[in-house]
Amino acid sequence: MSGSLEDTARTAARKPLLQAVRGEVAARPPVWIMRQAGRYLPEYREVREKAGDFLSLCYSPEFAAEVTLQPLRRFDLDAAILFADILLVPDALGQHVAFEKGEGPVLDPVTSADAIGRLSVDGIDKTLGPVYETVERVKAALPPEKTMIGFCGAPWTVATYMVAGRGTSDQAPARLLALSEPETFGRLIDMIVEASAHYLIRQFKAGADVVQIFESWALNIDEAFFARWIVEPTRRVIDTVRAEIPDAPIIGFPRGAGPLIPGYIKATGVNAVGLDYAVPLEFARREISPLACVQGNLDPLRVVAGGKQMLERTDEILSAFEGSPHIFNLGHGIVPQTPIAHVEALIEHVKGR
Ligand code: 1CP
Repeated sequence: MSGSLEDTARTAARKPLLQAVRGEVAARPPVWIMRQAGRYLPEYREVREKAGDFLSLCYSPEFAAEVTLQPLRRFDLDAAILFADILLVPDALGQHVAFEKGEGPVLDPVTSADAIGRLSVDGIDKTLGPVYETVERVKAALPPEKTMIGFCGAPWTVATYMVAGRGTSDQAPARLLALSEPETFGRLIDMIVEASAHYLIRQFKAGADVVQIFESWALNIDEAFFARWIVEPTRRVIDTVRAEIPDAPIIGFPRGAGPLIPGYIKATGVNAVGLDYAVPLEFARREISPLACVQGNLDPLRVVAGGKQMLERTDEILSAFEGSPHIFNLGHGIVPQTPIAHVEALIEHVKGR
């Protein structure tokens, strides 16, 4: 037993990003980029073409491992993030999910107790098995100093897509169901909690060093709603994962939560928190940084525009968190029109400062 603990400690010692999640301060913060594998890379577009549709890419361990590793060949990144999607969980639960060209995800909306009753957590591994194999392949190919990040969508965010059947700007369909039929909606959330916890445990067992829980829609809601449908389900996912994998390192990304972030950290037990680009640095330094490692938070459009404004804002972010645990990242996913040269300049700047 003690041997394996020492092994874990040795592995951790060689991975700067994992160390930061665990609360250590590095001279230069480790870096990764949300959506770092994706359409801004020509080599991604090539594999995507070969794989056919988006879901086939996600469920092909060979292709998914390849695109996971692509950004690390180009840039000096400290982590690989599993190539998959938060909507694989609804697919595994039995909801029909498709990604239509230029349209984003389309799902058969789940809005009634009957429709929820037709979904099932049993057997999700039949669908998700290839994803665990992707994690294994990436882990085997990664140099020891690189961190392997697994992920899932947070229950509320996944539910917003399951109920609406698509992406929405205000999440109104899920918000209305939660407010008018909380018991029915709660059954859906319970199912996503159970599936997501299991999914994360399997990713850790396959080799993930850290996982991130994407709460992309922690906005448009009041604080009581936030406590019930964001904090509680996330806490249950994390408690279930840690019952199996004590001290599992977890990053939460409650996009848009602003002043509710300190409470979110305390109540869920995340080790690190991703900040969206609207979170003011002074607030983050004072109220968030003492509670958890912060991962912040450059506006992705600053990388599209590039040049002086990108580097100046990057310096402001680096200075704000100097002396405390920090992972440098964007405040949301990198966008397809981002010039690769700007990404290179950004990472060189963070690394070489
Ligand atoms: O055709 C394509 O290539 C589709 C584009 C794409 C990609 C590259 C989608 C469709 N998903 C992904 C991969 C993906 N998605 C990853 C792994 C790649 C990486 O990070 O390098 C991850 C972590 C996600 C997570 C994800 N999917 C989130 C949370 C993060 C966020 O951006 O807020 C969400 C909300 C989704 C749903 C989704 N998948 C794809 C799209 C276009 C969307 C958004 C739908 C919408 O609300 O409009």
